[in-house]
Amino acid sequence: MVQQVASASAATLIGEGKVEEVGRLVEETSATLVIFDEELTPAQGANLERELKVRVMDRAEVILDIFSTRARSHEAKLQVELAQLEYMLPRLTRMWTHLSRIRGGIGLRGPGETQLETDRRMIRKRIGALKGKLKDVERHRENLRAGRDPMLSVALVGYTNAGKSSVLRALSGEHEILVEDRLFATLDTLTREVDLGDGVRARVTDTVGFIRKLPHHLVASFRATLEEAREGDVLLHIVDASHPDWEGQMRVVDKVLAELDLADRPTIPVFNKLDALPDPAVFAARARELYPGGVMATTMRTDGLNALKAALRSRNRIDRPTVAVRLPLSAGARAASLYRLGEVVSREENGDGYAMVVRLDRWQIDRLRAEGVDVEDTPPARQRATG
Ligand SMILES: Nc1nc2c(ncn2[C@@H]2O[C@H](COP(=O)(O)OP(=O)(O)OP(=O)(O)O)[C@@H](O)[C@H]2O)c(=O)[nH]1
Ligand SMILES: [Mg+2]
Repeated sequence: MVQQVASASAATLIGEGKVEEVGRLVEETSATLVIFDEELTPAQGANLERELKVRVMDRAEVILDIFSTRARSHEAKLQVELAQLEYMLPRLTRMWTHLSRIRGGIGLRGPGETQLETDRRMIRKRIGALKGKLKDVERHRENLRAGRDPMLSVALVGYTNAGKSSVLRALSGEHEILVEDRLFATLDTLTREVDLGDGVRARVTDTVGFIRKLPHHLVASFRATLEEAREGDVLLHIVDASHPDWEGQMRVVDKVLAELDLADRPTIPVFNKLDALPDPAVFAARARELYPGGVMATTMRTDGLNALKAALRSRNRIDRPTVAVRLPLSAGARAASLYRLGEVVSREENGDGYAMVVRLDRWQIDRLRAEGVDVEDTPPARQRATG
């Protein structure tokens, strides 16, 4: 059932008449559960259950339930439990009523006040403990990140089921990466180093997908996981091009990215599942008009990600300026090492030493400068000529 309301009722979300209508439908169909595609306040949930006399779930609770069945790793389990407890705490009276119904015999009265207070205290304590554990996980992640070699880092973001894990699987060639036709198949962050061709490597991170009206408890408890996406130099926004509402899904993802302070991060829209479209060319023309930097992709063909790899390689080039390096003759080993670190564009030797033009990662340029090497930016015109 759908109702357009100018302003939601504080007591029941939908209007009084509509509640009665739902009540009649519940009776006619002997339904045992009513689900709202919105988040209900604790009071709204309690009122609706009293009036409808059946269990009422809201969108947040359904999503939390799905998350809890998907959680595999220790971290994901902690995050889901935290979100569930935070959700439960203000709704405890109602939850207790369900429990006593399931157990039977106790009737509809629910537990006494003292029991409720004890439970609230226990839940608050558990919430505190979970937050502490998640802080530890976060610190551990930070340490791991600090120890990694610097290289182009790419984070996959997008609506759930868009094909993020499939893209990582195709790029890395790892077939064990879990891909499933269901919502929130991935809850854990997974990072792989992949080969983009032409000797360019990148670190690619897959993580939990987004969804419309994502419960805020979940966003909050998945911060540590999403922190990993924050590390990306580039975000790949994976879009399911075969979904009728792909544009709406893109807006949802953009909104969540803004909430995570990632709106300004360089982002490449990747229109995936092109194979599933009746006319990929028509779609591509339309999508490129709206998103000039957009890349077309399919993970169903081995060459389906070539355009994406090329886009990432050229992104890597932008991030790797060419510089002029001058070295004394005594620094032959250093000169040789530049062939390993970057692309040597030219090299001249004269009486004083070596004059080289090299394309290098910014962090390598910084490191050379820190070590006292004479590194000069080359003028843009020359960069284009040599690039
Ligand atoms: N036709 C088609 N299906 C695809 C393509 N890429 C992925 N899929 C399917 O889309 C479904 C979801 O793929 P996943 O890679 O698990 O999607 P995800 O974005 O990681 O999803 P979550 O982890 O649940 O957020 C799976 O059934 C894939 O087989 C594609 O290029 N074409
Ligand atoms: Mg996934």
